[in-house]
Amino acid sequence: MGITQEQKEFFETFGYLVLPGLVKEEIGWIIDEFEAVFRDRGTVHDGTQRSCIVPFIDQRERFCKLLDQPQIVNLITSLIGEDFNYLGGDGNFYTGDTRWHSDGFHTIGKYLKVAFYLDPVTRDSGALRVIPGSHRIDLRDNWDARKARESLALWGIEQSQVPAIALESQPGDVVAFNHNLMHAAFGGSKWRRMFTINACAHAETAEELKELENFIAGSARFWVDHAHSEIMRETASPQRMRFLQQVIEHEGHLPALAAKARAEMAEPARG
Ligand SMILES: O=C(O)CCC(=O)C(=O)O
Repeated sequence: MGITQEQKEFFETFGYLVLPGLVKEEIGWIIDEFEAVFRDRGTVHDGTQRSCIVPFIDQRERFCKLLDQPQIVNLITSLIGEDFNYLGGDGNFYTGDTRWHSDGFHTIGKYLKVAFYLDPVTRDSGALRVIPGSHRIDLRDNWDARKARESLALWGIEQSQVPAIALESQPGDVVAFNHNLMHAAFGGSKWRRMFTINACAHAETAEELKELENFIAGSARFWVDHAHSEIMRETASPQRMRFLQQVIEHEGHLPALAAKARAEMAEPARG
């Protein structure tokens, strides 16, 4: 079962969608897998700054199966179409506030983030806040709401006072949003657990392929030679492979960029 036509329209109009309890039945093993990835990596989060692992669900065979879960696949296909591209994602212990930003400025293609918050989060304890409609850069690319990080200078208010909707959530809920949407989080703990799945619509035109290649190039800052892990690819059923194939065919430029990043950066990026 996918989402309703009304939910799709809501997503198109406002740029986000909350799916309460979408993975409620699975949340026990999802949290176990989340913890296991950090443990396997030896990454100990000390609360002083964000800890981030990319790609994330790729790190363990069971976690990869999230990409086979009908409720996840149906959500993504309903929002951006069949044969979407899985683009990886990050697993995080967030620390404190996240300032206003969008994850992209895509005028070509459809880019989606599916986020799983593994601790209860409310408006003032780290729930994702979004500015509804701010993803519509096709309509208004100069709307000042997209400058919300400059709220003090522009409107004389702190970033935490910027008018926004807080997507309060419980473990088992899922939040999906357009990469172009302005978002932030305030008042969260120093151990806020959250991971994401990034996806984009299957590229059909030369311009869409170029945009996809640009997105893949952005993974270099995480020091990865491939957008997906070997585990993700080697354990993929034909159905999952459909979501990996186009990325595999268009990531040939990544190893050289990752090598450059390794030479220039002290550690992989934290976001
Ligand atoms: O939860 C947060 O602190 C921010 C999440 C975010 O910015 C993102 O996933 O792009």
